[in-house]
Amino acid sequence: LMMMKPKVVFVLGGPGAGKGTQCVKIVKQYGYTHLSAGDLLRAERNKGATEYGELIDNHIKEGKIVPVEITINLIKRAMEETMNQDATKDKFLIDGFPRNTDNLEGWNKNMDTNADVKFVLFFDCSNEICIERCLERGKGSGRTDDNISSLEKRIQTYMQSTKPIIELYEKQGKVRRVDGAKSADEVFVDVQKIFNAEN
Ligand code: UP5
Ligand code: MG
Repeated sequence: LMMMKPKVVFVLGGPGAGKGTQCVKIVKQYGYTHLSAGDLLRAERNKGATEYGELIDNHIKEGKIVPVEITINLIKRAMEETMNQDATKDKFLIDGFPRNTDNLEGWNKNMDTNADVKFVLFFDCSNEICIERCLERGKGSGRTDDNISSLEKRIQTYMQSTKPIIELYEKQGKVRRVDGAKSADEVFVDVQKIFNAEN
């Protein structure tokens, strides 16, 4: 049971739009806890011998979205661990989630009454720049999905499944859009304006 309702900012945008990079900066300045759904899934996969390792591995390579039952449990557990250690740590950046209607329904079913979604931080960046950044990172990242064939699938999934989720939140007035194509420091200037206005 969560005693105090944690505050959540969802961070969305295409693969390589800069979600993780900006979350690190937000954590330093605004004291949020950063939970990347992709990082949580990769860590779960890397544990090996867990029930879902192979499923997660295949989904990531294929740029497909893992069933929400798996992802929501990882997110929920990470939030609870953070708050159990320090009850004042009640602000979370949830990076790369929710990516489709399955994710959104899973959130609403499990977390909607347990957390307040303040807004959606959306890094808007062209597919071309997204692909270029991930391919560049792929030279040293070791990520199994930073190659051109996985990237084409990741972009397709983003356009087909995640964009509609962002549009849904847009209709609710919850999206804070940032131009993600600028340099990381320039993007953070715009991010700061948003967080300064919200807090
Ligand atoms: N970079 C960053 N900002 C830059 C800037 N402004 N200018 C120039 N370069 C910039 O950045 C990517 C690269 O670009 C880095 O090299 C960085 O230095 C540079 P990063 O900040 O890592 O971008 P990010 O948006 O976080 O990119 P990431 O690759 O993490 O995005 P994805 O959304 O594709 O990856 P994620 O880890 O979220 O998901 C991976 C997979 O996990 C999914 O495809 C899916 O299969 C699975 N998944 C689920 O199934 N469910 C979930 O809920 C989440 C993930
Ligand atoms: Mg990321």
